[in-house]
Amino acid sequence: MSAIEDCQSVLKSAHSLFVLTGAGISAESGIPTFRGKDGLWKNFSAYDLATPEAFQRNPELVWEWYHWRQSIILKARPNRAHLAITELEAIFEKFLLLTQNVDNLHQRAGTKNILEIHGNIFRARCLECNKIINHQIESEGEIDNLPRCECGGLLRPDVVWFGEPIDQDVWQSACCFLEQADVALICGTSGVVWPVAGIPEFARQRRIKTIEVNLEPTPISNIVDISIPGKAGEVLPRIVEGLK
Ligand code: BJW
Ligand code: ZN
Repeated sequence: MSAIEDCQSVLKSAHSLFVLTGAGISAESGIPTFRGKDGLWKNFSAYDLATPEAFQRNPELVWEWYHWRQSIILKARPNRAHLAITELEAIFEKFLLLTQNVDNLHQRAGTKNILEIHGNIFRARCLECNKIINHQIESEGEIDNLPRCECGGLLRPDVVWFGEPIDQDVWQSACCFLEQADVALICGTSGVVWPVAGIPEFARQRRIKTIEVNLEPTPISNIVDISIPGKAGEVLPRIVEGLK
């Protein structure tokens, strides 16, 4: 039996599906991943751009980087992997997608039950009053004025940077769902960023069937029941096709 057939057989007897995605799921939409040879961290330093200290030191630089990434995302469209996940949501009685991505592409592909663990690039949060607002660029390029809240406070991207705690409500809801899931499908993540990196082991200990789809082997590959090498935009539609 091929790994895809194995995976279909596991999914056919499942009622509750937990899906975890990372940057690799959006790679085929033209959005750069973080690690790997063409990843963002090759040309940009996480320390200079994705920490609270970086924002304190140079908010203009951080905002420019996030606006540049917004401009790439706004030109992109959901790909076949995002659409296949939306189809999975329609097939399973119980379904939850936990995404590390901040790009809204799952929402644009029509998936409904989504938790965002690292925030959303199209939201900003006020450092003074904590208000969260939608925030989308009108044009690219250098910024004249830093984005500000109506209270006058400085706005920051509503994403989770290194060294910052993740939202405990989101984390608890995800773990609660995962605990009672039959299968955990993990796609396009390098599995190195905590606490999300602990999810495969959390699932394995609870005897939840685990499936990984990734272009390359990751630290997760040795933990999961089934590891399928390949592009998410090719593998996921094939899996879904066999479930219809
Ligand atoms: C394809 C493909 C295709 C490509 N098809 N596949 C324990 C041990 C060690 C360290 C820590 C620890 N606990 C906490 C830490 C520190 C830190 C951490 O994990 N560091 C490690 C890197 C060492 N974690 C944190 O700081 C977290 N906070 C925390 O734990 O707080 C604790 C705390 C409690 C109380 C008070 C204070 C603190 C927060 C982590 C936040 C991560 N933020 C970022 C930026 C988000 C905003 C933004 O987008 O700008 O999140 S970093 C970046 O990495 C982003 C991603 O969501 C995240 C994960 O990356 P992802 O999605 O896996 O992407 P890649 O690029 O790594 O991988 C892509 C994969 O796709 C690859 O495998 C490819 O092969 C594959 N692929 N094309 C299929 N077509
Ligand atoms: Zn405010």
